[in-house]
Amino acid sequence: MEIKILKNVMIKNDAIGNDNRLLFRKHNIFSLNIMSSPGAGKTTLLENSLSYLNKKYRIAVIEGDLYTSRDAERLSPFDIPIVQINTDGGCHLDARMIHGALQSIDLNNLDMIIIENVGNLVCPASFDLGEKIKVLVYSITEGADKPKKYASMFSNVDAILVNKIDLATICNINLEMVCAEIKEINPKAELFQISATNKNTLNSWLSWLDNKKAID
Ligand SMILES: Nc1nc2c(ncn2[C@@H]2O[C@H](COP(=O)(O)OP(=O)(O)OP(=O)(O)O)[C@@H](O)[C@H]2O)c(=O)[nH]1
Ligand SMILES: [Mg+2]
Repeated sequence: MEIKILKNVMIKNDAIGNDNRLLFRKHNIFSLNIMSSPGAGKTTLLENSLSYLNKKYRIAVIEGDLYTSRDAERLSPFDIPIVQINTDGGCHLDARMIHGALQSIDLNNLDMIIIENVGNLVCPASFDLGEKIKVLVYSITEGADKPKKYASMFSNVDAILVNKIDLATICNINLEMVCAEIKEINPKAELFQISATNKNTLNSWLSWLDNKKAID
């Protein structure tokens, strides 16, 4: 009985995800869904990517958090449309929440929508939001064992940003070995080694995003 309920939820989510996808396509909006465990660096990545992206594209951000609008407030200096979704304890964003958020954004004047998902390395991987690109921020401070332990998330994304590499030595992380293991799990994902706090490490990631946007 419970399995049936879960199935229905996923079917409904996928249907609304498809509606979102059609909406993005209709308005020629490139969309990405950024996922990670709590504190891996999603908002920091946005803070330091938006200064570049905001000059090139008309952007809106949808922020997902259980509680508070702290992440939205951090991005407020960019003067772009930001919608904060509070899941009130829910551990992921779903397509219906995104559909609701899209109603409050003027889609006619946008090139890109960036979704920061709720910090969680498990559930967000299962919920199609209708996005074009799925991005995972993986902080090496979480431990080198995490890619294989959380393989469903690592295998289901288009790009993986290995973050906080400035802390690799202090955390006793062999970056080469970690990246090789991630490649084993997901050979197709584009892999970037970054420090989200350091803009100079973000160039390859931003160029990749430019290319994806150009061919969308
Ligand atoms: N040393 C270092 N710290 C970083 C880096 N990226 C992020 N941080 C720090 O990590 C902490 C969490 O970063 P956030 O950007 O808030 O992480 P988040 O993924 O948005 O967190 P949630 O939205 O709560 O899931 C902050 O104190 C950041 O300054 C990095 O590359 N190096
Ligand atoms: Mg955040």
